[in-house]
Amino acid sequence: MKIGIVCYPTFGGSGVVATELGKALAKKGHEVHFITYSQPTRLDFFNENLFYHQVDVRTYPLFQYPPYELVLASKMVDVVKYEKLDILHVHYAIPHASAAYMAKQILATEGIYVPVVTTLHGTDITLVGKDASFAPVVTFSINASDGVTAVSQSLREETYDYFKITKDIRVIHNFVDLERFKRQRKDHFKQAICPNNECMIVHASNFRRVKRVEDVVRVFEKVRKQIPAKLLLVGDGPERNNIEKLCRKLGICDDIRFLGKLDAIEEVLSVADLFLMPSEKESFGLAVLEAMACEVPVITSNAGGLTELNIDGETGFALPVGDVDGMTEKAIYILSSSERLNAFKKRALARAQEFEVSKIVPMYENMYQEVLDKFREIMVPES
Ligand code: GMT
Repeated sequence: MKIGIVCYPTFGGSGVVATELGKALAKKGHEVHFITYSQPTRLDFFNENLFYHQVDVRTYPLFQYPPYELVLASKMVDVVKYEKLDILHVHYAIPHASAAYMAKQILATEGIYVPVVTTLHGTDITLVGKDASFAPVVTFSINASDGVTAVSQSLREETYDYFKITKDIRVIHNFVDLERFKRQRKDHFKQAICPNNECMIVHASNFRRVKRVEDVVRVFEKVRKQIPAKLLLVGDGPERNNIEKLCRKLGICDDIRFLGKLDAIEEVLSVADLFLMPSEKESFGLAVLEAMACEVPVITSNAGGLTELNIDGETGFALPVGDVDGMTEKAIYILSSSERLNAFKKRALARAQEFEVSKIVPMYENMYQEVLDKFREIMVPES
């Protein structure tokens, strides 16, 4: 198949899933064309089936806001036409699904028919999408898609609850490449950060408010009173300054390291004992899955789709949003016995194996095929 993938090319989960999906499809022999405003962060790999098309937004004095969506739609028209794409897969409803709708209409006027699959990732529904200024466009572009997927059952339900959706939404969970995300021997790194064999606790996110990184710091502060520990914070974002201020106020800066937007996060996860993700909203939690793949037990909130991944009491614990005391208690429970910690590690890995890339990618391929078959039936009725 010739597949066009449109996504946010950044470190965010939706861009990572879209890029890893494209890479996996290319390895399976599909021709994959990425259409984004910059090179996707994880598109760091050469394959003869992978192509990249940059959406180049120029601004003019007239535009207070450059119309990215229109440039994107024009680019999609161009790529579909000249690369003869079979299907467009857009990740994140706004503005990708609506731009794809426009591209599809333009192409139809030229007798070119291309179906659109939209994948909902989370904040496009749970935060941004619900904003009244976007809601009609989100509803319309989901309903106008030829196939719709959501990354968790929870996100599927929330989409139906909030918007008037007439389309079937199929759940296809996030996935992980176990070749890359596996526990590696990184003793020197562990020794450097934890010279006295302290426990290593990790959090990774884009430091948006929705991630509740403050809760991570508060849990850590309480845990370290009972168990010697260090905290590694991976990522960056708008809450970074507030988090730093909190660390200073609590007087625990010496035990916390901010690692920034680290590419090789699997190296950090390889020496971690516990991963914290106390999010307010989390449609799936790709970072949690990547931690589990590296044999790291997880303590998460029970928001969104996190409990579809993290099995309470088995792979870690899932507690109500904001329950800092509960999370602390469970962290100490896991970390205070090495036998128990190892049992949690094993179960975390076993659970992550259920989301292996080779198990999930065929679900997207099946979806594409079904959408194409149905679309061709409608577009070319048998005589
Ligand atoms: O987590 C983020 O803030 C980034 C966000 C995004 O839109 O890129 O991630 C969302 O999509 C990921 C991939 O499907 C999911 O694993 C994340 O749970 C989801 N984030 C939220 O729902 C907050």
